[in-house]
Amino acid sequence: MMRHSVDSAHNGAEPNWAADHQRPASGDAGATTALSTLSIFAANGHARELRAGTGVNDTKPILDQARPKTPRVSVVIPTLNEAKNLPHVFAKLPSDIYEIVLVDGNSTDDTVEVARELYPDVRIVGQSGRGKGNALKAGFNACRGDIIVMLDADGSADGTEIPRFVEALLDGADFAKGSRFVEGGGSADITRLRRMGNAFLSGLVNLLYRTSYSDLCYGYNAFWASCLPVISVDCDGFEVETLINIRVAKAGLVVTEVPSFELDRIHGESNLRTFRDGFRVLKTIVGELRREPIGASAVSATAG
Ligand SMILES: Nc1nc2c(ncn2[C@@H]2O[C@H](COP(=O)(O)OP(=O)(O)O)[C@@H](O)[C@H]2O)c(=O)[nH]1
Ligand SMILES: [Mg+2]
Repeated sequence: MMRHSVDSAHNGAEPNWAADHQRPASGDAGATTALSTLSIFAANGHARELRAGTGVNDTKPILDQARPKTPRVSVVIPTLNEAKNLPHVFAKLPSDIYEIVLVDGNSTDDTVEVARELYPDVRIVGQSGRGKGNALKAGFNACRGDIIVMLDADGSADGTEIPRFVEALLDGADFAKGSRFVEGGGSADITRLRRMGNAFLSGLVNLLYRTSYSDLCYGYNAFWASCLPVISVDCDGFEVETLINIRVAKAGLVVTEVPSFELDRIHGESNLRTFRDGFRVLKTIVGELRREPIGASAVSATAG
């Protein structure tokens, strides 16, 4: 039985993302047309392409059984000593999200208290081990929404971009993958070394898994909760985004890259260690080659 079956029963009070978040075109690129097109070659070798902005999909999303037009959006925020950053992060979240699930890694500052003060309905979840992957696993399991957004708590992820991700999913994507390296995206946070490492690792994944990702190691993504059996996080650290990106590609899900601008971490320092975590990413890339893909059929069989 799938935990996160899609529930189309909504009352009128719930958010209508499609209507409420249609942004006026800025320049010549409105929120929808700014979505880039990404082809993912499924395990069977056929290209799955979503033409965002045209409303025309060449292939139907595989998991689109009864997806609600007014989805409940869960935002999962992993935190490790982010008390000073949370006010900035929460201030940018849309007011009509369904829930915030904050996964705290035993912060020694008052992260949890600050979160409760800022947003009394916040759901605080603990994690069984250590690391961002371990935290996201716990957060995903706790989500009750139709769509799950993963968002960092250091001020680098701009919550006002959430509607873009939701629109990509409503337009037919299974997985909306943030990218700093497509037109309309960027980063004020990434170092030169990390940019080079990310480019190398992205290229390696594209080669081995026949994907066309422009940004492998980026923490801002969104997906239909019904994709969770495919994603099935079982890693602990910063390799988690790589693991997810590979698994959705291997399952042949429709992935749309969404341009995103990564802001600078506001307070504190990154927990990522470039070489240690780069090596973990590399190990994940190789390790996933041997893993049987969990296909969409497994998801269909358990959904609903
Ligand atoms: N719960 C939890 N969150 C973590 C852990 N490590 C990092 N995070 C959070 O994951 C997000 C990204 O981490 P960050 O240190 O900014 O790494 P970077 O963005 O890759 O440089 C931030 O919101 C962190 O607070 C952890 O072990 N547990
Ligand atoms: Mg960060």
